[in-house]
Amino acid sequence: MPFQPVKYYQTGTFTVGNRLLPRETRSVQANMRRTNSLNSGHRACQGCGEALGARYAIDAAMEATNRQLVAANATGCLEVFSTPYPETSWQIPWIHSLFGNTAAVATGIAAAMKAKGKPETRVIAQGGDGGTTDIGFGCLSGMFERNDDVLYICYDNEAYMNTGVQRSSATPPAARTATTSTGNPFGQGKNVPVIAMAHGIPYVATATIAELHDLEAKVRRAMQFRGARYLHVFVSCPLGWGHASDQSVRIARLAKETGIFPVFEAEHGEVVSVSKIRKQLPVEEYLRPQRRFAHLFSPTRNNESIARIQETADRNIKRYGLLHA
Ligand SMILES: Cc1ncc(C[n+]2csc(CCOP(=O)(O)OP(=O)(O)O)c2C)c(N)n1
Ligand code: SF4
Repeated sequence: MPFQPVKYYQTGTFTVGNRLLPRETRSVQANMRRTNSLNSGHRACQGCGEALGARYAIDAAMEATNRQLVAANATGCLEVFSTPYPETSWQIPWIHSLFGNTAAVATGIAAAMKAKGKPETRVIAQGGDGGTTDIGFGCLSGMFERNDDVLYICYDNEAYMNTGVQRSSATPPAARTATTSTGNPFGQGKNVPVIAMAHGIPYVATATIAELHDLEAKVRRAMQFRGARYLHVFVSCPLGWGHASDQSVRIARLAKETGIFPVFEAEHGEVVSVSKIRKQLPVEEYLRPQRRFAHLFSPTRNNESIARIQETADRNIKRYGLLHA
């Protein structure tokens, strides 16, 4: 083998599992004793952002709770690709719930743990955006309003992917889905992180699969609180969005760098920190690589729609103070 000089990798990357960083700032994934909560063998598509986000979030939660964790899972891609009966990729106590009642099931588990005198066992509810922002929304709001001791994680891939890419109330304007063939209308949809903040719950945060350290830190922070907590994770979906499977992380980064998806933390209804953007990129860079937005560029460029999406990104930048001074 020819001589190779020693290579020094950037410590901020995952190239060497962050083993060059001080122990306390390394990713949970750099620890050989990590739980592998969502283990290999599941059937997610190549490049699935939801699988990546769930793996990091739940491993971080397992570490933060000293492995005293139960997860309830709404049906959706995450459940279907991980638990084709009688198999499972989960290596944690994990329970199936219906599409719409994950928050209620998790609340019940938390109440049961309290009644059994095991308050150290913590509870997570998780699901896709359809299960969260649409059908499960009533149960979720109830969980927030009662301040039940549950961390709810929404993996937002902006449509009902498991059943063939139908629109949800988290689908962005202009995006094509199986039920919005000419593009999702402007002026519709829900902003659930903001709605969660309006409930005044202890902790609300957003994250993306482009910044996995940040995602892990937010899970750890969430576990420092008791009561209702909400984490909204932007997870790219190569199949539903129509981008190459090796572009999932890049697309998520572009969502943040354009201002399309603001990354922040809020405590008791007030924003306490935001992830700043060094240089705002035009939304076109985020839209172009995704087939769901291809009609905005071909056969003719839809300047009006692109400008409206840019306005939304600019509004986010202003509202959350996302740009470095
Ligand atoms: C009451 C009910 N209606 C419809 C379904 C069918 N169903 C299962 S998963 C799913 C879509 C899930 O979408 P989402 O929550 O966004 O998760 P994703 O698959 O995108 O991760 C639907 C419609 C169901 N299981 N139960
Ligand atoms: S359809 Fe999307 S969310 Fe579902 S497994 Fe494939 S990439 Fe993941």
